[in-house]
Amino acid sequence: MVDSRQQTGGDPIMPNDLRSFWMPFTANARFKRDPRLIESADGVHMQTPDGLRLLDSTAGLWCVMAGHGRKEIADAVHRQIGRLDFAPAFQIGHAGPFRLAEELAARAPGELNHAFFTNSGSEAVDTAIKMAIAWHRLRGDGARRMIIGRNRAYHGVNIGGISAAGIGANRRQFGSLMHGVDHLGHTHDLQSQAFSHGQPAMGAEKADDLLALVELHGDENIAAVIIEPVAGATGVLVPPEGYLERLRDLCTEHGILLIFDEVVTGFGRLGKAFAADYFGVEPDMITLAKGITNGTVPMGAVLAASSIYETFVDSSSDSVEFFHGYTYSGHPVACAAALATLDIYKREDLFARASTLAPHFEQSIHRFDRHRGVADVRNIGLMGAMQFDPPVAGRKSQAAIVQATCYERGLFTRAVGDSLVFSPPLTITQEQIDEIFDTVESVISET
Ligand code: PXG
Repeated sequence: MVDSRQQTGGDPIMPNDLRSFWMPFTANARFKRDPRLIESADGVHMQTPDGLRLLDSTAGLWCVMAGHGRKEIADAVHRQIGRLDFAPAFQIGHAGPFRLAEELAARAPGELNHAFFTNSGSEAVDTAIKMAIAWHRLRGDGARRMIIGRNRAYHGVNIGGISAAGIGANRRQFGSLMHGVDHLGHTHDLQSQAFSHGQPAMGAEKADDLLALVELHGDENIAAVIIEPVAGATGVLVPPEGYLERLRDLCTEHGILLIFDEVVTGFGRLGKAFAADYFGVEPDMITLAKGITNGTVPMGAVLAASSIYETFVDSSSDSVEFFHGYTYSGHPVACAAALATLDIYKREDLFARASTLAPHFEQSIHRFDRHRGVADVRNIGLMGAMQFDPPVAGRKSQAAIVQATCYERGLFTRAVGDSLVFSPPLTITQEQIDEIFDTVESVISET
């Protein structure tokens, strides 16, 4: 059991008893037999209670783009709680979300000029799905209710998100939840794409899966397609060249809204504010979370095109136009954290920094191309994955074994199925990128 310790301020910072916290997405019993705890974090490092310093190659869970422990954000949060800790956003306003929405709109591509705030990526996804369905209905197209997702997509864990996503394990326990969903095939293909640097050359035709679904369901019944421009949580699946462009064209042709879930790709992961900028493809909505506050305060958002917002607002001059919102939509403290975060991104030019570092990151991760036991290496911007050969039946995945040994050697990585995933803070240095892959190399050569 972990020792109880005292911070200088007297707050207990380490627990005595691990039983009461029901941990999310965790094998609770196993974890509690052999717990791993983080005590503090600073820059690109995290520290355990027994003093192990870990290089964080995951930016938390894709969150801390500007690195851990940013004083500017802490100060902004502190000031905000002192001035206005909470105020409702239903039928009354405060400055935070107006200012933040304006800042986001200024950074967002094209017509994505309006922000609806949530508290997480999952809520942003379910909000976007509701927005899409309600938008069609307001335009007299009420049959358009179907949502098309994609296999191997992660869209959070709320009912819309798990239904539109393509991860069986996240759905099976609950049976069928949201009806009227179908899925495109995912774009990853080991045969034609293995070891691609950046976008694979082959595979744009996979966008035509949408045509088959239009044929099957009728476009008059389809509200929206939701995809991650680059799938993150299922192992960094990079879209083939031309795929997103083709999907955009097909959606436009068939009157279907296109939603980009940019919860992991937003805020500089690819070296631009959004993946939509990077790929030059403009969706009708973007969902955001994580990097919006550098992971400090829970917050998510949906950016919606003006044509969507205006349809809602023009639908009534007097009553509520969209029957949706959370107590904490546009929470003043989250807004203060987000504004301070955006300020850091701008001041330190972190998106450009990511772009500058990306070639070195690409070169470094691809040193494992065709290593024995490595089936694929994928990368784009500052995200990448190494996929190992599948394990012999009944054995642990190689990714999990490598991850565990890396941890002991001071490197925090993330194993997803057969893949090790890397998404460092954008503040990482070239030398620290080398350190990540040197550690991985030494571990692989021994296992
Ligand atoms: N959409 C995408 C694309 C995500 O990656 C969510 C929605 C949900 O966000 P919230 O804030 O509700 O968790 C996510 C979350 C991983 C990992 O292992 C990824 C996420 C969450 C937990 C683990 O890569 N992404």
